[in-house]
Amino acid sequence: ATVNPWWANAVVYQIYPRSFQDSNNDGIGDLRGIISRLDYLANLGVDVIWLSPVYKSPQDDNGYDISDYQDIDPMFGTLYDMDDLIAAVHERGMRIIIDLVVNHTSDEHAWFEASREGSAQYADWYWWRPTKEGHTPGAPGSEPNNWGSDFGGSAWEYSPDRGEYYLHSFSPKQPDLNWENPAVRQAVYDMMNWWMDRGIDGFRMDVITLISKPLTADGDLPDGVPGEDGYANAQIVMADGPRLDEFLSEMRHAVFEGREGFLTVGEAPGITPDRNREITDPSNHELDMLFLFHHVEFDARGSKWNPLPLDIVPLKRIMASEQEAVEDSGWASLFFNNHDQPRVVSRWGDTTSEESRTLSAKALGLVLHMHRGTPYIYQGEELGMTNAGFTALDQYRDIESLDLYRLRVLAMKLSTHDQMLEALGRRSRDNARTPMQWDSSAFAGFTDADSPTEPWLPVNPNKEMINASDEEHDPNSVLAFYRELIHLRHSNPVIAAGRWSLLDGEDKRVYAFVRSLEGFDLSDTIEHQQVVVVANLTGRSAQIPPEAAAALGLDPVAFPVDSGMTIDEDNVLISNYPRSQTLSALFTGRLSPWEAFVYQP
Ligand code: TEU
Ligand code: CA
Repeated sequence: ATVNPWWANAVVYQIYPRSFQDSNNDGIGDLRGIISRLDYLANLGVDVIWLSPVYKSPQDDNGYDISDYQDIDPMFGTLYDMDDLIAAVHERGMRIIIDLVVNHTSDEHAWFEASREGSAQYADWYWWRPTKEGHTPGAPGSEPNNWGSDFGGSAWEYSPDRGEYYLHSFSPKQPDLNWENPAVRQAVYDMMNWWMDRGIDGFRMDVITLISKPLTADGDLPDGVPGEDGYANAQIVMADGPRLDEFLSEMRHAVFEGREGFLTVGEAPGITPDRNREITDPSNHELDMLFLFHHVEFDARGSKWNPLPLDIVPLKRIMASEQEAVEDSGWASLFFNNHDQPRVVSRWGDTTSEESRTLSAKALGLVLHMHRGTPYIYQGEELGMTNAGFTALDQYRDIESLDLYRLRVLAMKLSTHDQMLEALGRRSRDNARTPMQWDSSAFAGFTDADSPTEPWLPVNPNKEMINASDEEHDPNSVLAFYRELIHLRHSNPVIAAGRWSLLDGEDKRVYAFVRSLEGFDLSDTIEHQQVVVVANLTGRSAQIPPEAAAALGLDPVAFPVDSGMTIDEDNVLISNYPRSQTLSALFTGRLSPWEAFVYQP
């Protein structure tokens, strides 16, 4: 049973190519490596593969700095390898989308080089502004305004060649494109069409919500409210700018009109749940879905470098606001992990023992996948892979981690060395970027064990315990559980489409909700129209809270349930404990540590 549109039933798998599979033992993952692992993905059951950038790039930000949109970086392979990959994905009945990074290019892109030289044609392709009046060019404090880059410091870089500053929301090697210029937009659409014609099935659009910058009536870029580092965060200042809807619908028209079976998903920092509904409402012809960030940003004070332990009450409240906003139109994406986030099992689960790691990885996966929306799995999440466990600064490679260390510890003294290493251990993007753990060999099967070249980022030593090859053979593995979750979404329209309502929002231990298809015209295809999802997100036992108990059809006051009550094992659709134990939870009202299940009353 499927519902419309096609991606409402789909599960997407994100590949970070640099860390997925190395085919030539140079320590870096590549396209041939991905091709060799496609059967694994087909077996897992995913419908769509999203590739993080493989374009030609100086790799200042691991490929999010592109110097040629119509070529592949030699470290990953060639355009012909890409053609083979596209064909091999399609042969297996899957689709492939690629990252589209068009808020900025590399400073080594020909467009920027021409713009910096002041070529008449390209002069206006980026955001160039003069030195602040009465200030010395290039001196600190002479920048055109107070915007700060996401990787620390000013968002402006002085170019002696041109005698002006250019804007970069991220590193100075990632200058922002000027979307006000129609020639820039046309060049982007032409490039997108070129890729669509080559056979890809759509795009994940990097920070697409930053492309329209706020402008004053005189065309100036206004100062923003400064944060603890003295700068106004560029991402906040630029998010959801005045022409965003216009640009997105223009893009829809220029690239996707007349095409079918594609997927567009925008990375959307700074977008509210209500704006998500507008942008993803099909009648507005913008994007199919967006990644919102509220649910991965609330467990920190001020910045992510001051992380806080998980409190599930605000998590539930935020997820509810994201879900409820798109109840009647628009659509949600579902993710806890990506290449910028720490591993969810380390962040919100429990990795102190193998048992608790497995249980908590499954519980968190179940909670996420049973929401309404399109779930995204980040490579290794399906194995319950953990944070990197780095303890020294020289183990890190990520530009954000290294820049922020310099800024917070050395320049501004906002954190001590120890505090920052602790914060990096919990939040660095490199936590998600260690090589994929395929087996227990020296380099985890990512690179050959006898290769003289080590992987670009150290393999997690827990590859001995956590790896795909062992999990393939273990029916109780996290991998086997993810396969079940995907199958459930594919086979049960209540999970693909049913309405979502939160239960017991204030309960501090249990995350529970109902999915129901009432009001949907699918009753002829299914017998039951409602499922209840219950998850104890703690390592201690917990009581099934009252609203959940009522939804399960249990009498909340009369645990244990009187003998007249029938509870059928077949009605437990999935559980991270043996079905018999989940039945006893239903009889006693007590959930075991990390116990999570879906029950059809
Ligand atoms: O990330 C943009 C983004 O929203 C950042 O805030 C991101 O969360 C950041 O890494 C904070 O830790 C996208 C890409 O996903 C990221 O990998 C790139 O570095 C960035 O854009 C620039 O292209
Ligand atoms: Ca390689």
